[in-house]
Amino acid sequence: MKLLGSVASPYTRKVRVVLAEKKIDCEFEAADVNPPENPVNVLNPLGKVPTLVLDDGTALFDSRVIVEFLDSVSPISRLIPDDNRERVAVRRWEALADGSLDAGLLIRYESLRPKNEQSRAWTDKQTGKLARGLAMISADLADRPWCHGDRYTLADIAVGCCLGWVEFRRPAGIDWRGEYANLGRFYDKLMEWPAFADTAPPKA
Ligand code: GSF
Repeated sequence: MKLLGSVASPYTRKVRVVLAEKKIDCEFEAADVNPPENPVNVLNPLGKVPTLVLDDGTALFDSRVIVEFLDSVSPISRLIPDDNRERVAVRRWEALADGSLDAGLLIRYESLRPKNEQSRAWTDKQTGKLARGLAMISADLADRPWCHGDRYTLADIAVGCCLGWVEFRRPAGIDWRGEYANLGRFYDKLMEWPAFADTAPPKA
């Protein structure tokens, strides 16, 4: 298997953390998806990372499909519960974390456009989504050690990757550490684990 990704990509990080937790060996290839014509396009028409290429050549995307696949190929360290309600609760956390990230990325992409083409209204709309997403993550986590139930799951991985990226890129100057002390404690604890420490985004 080969994972096409980027070390700054939070969705790629989610897959890399899952690979590490599941002890699955996988080659990593850095792919630059910035140019409209990029090497990922032939595998994934959306031209996005992460994209996982299986041994038979099948390309899987997006990160939610990839992590579901990885969790079921090995019984080691199950990250997505079998029970319907529990699984949906974990995937809801993932949707919240990924959706907050989606808004963060849109803020960042907008900020990289020429100043006179940037829309304040668009950026404000996405900033609202990200701010509300982080507020919900903080409120729902409260002072519990894990996002869902009494064990580490994909929910914690998704939230950790979201927090790590927002701290790295600071879209719209958002400072979740300053605003939500519980998120700081949560993220710092995750970063003690090799799977998280080894996949941390580069220094900004
Ligand atoms: C999002 C992937 C994505 O936007 C997933 O895999 O979960 N829902 C998808 N990836 C970005 C890179 S990133 O993580 O910052 C990407 O590939 N952007 C290129 C583009 O053309 O949007």
